Amino acid sequence: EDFIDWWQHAVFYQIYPRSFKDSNGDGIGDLQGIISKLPYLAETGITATWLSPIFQSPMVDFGYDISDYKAIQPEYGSMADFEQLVHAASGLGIKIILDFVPNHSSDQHEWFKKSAARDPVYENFYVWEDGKKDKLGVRQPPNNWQSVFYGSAWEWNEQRQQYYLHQFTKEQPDLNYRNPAVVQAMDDVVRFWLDKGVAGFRIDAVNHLYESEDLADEPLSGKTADPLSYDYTKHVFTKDLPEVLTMVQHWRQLLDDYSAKHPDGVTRIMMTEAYADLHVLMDYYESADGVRGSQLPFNFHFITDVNGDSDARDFVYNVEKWLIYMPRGHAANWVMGNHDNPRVASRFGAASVDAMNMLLMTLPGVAVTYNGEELGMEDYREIKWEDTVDPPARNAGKKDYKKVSRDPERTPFQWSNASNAGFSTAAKTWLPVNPNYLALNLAAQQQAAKSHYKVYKALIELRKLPTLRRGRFSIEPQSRAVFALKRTLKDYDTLVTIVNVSAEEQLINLTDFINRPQKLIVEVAGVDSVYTPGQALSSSALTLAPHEGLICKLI
Ligand code: TEU
Ligand code: CA
Repeated sequence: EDFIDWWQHAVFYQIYPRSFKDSNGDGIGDLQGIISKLPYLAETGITATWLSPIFQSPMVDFGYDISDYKAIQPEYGSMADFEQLVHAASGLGIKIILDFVPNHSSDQHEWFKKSAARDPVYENFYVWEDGKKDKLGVRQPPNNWQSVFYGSAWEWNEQRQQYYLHQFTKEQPDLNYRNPAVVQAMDDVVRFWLDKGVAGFRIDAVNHLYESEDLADEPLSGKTADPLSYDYTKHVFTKDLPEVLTMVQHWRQLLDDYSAKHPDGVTRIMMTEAYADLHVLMDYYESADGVRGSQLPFNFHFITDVNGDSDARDFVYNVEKWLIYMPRGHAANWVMGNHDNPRVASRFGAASVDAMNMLLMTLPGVAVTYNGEELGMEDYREIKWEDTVDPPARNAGKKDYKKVSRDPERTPFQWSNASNAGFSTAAKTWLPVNPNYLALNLAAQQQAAKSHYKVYKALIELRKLPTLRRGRFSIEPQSRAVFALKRTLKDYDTLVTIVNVSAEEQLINLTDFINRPQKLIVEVAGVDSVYTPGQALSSSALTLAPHEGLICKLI
């Protein structure tokens, strides 16, 4: 019997709304655009999607700076549009997860304006501190804390005559979670959207929620000589404080209580975004004393710990370490990309797109796909300084912006070879469309006999097999170049995924790994593969092309 809850084996598809589909020709993606593409998601086999922020925002950080947590950004649509989205998605069996951004609001939020004015209700909603005077009597920030996006994490506020903390841009003041009124206000936001019918939240930058109260200087890292760079210091007083775990557990309780009371019986879930040590993430799943937190603490190891230079052992090690440390009774998750990091084609090389999707989709647990990865969309690295809008890139300046810009992975979705890749009818889109859209687009991949999209769709279909839903799992390097993973389930076919991460052709013998000499029947092959589904191969002498991935069943 299959005891898997809706989220435990889902593919979560991340939509970056600004770049997904523009319905009204202003060059900016919107909710009606998403609604118009729901049939595409359903046809692809997607059952859950998480949306980057759609709330009212001055858009300094493209929605991660929220000025009203309970309102829809007008350029994205109205509350009625949102309700229509949830309804239409639900009709197609798709759950909607929203981005919850608790660490900071916009400086245009009423709360911040009132806090700056020392309105007694909001006075302690943010992290305010007096400055220090240096030897010359010049005002200086309270300590050396750095913003993730460059420069001091402290900004002087004239009105209040104090500094406020901002771990991201200065337009994103950090909320003060040591104030119970803030916790309450945010619980209220969570309930508001739950009442609108969302299935849960992706919680943004959660490990930044608390900072130590004694304001000690961060120790220097020795990594860079630039004192304004985030890498200049370690972040022991501003990240991963033990209080974070308590808040994660608090939100889990809120979601569990809500789910328990709701007649539909659907589990509301959270997925937490933290680039943190393995131990920290495992505690989010469940603390040592057995308190449950995040169902899906994002596993970013395929983004942060492997790349195009990694060998087979690096992949195996990264997969194993998550599964070894994960407490029993939880679902693993694997994030292959997001709007903050270069795309798969740019991290691993365009030739690896199918192999990485095969890996993602045959591992046990939840797969997370960033929109466009089903086509193998590529970063657009040639965005000019004049067209650059990402705040850390603007902060880095004209000489260095390309090193940190997140714009390349956020360009509009490439639907077709129509103008603006079918994303928008506007004369100018908010970010330029990657000119490779003429060849690389969904319509072309739907028409082609073989394409990344067709491979991706086949993988989602394959995931319905009981073996992939709940089969046992093992993974081993076959050499430095090739690793293989195996899924087995009593009374069902065994499935094997084999990946050549090297740039050379490899000949391998899989008989040890699968226990006896057996025939392999190809289930899914990549776009450039010489193999075709249904073809029988010998397990003792298997040739893999450079960067080839292959999924076979054993008979
Ligand atoms: O990203 C969080 C983020 O940038 C940090 O976790 C950072 O990577 C890390 O601390 C560096 O060590 C989220 C969003 O995904 C991103 O788009 C936003 O810009 C950011 O939060 C601010 O809301
Ligand atoms: Ca629009």
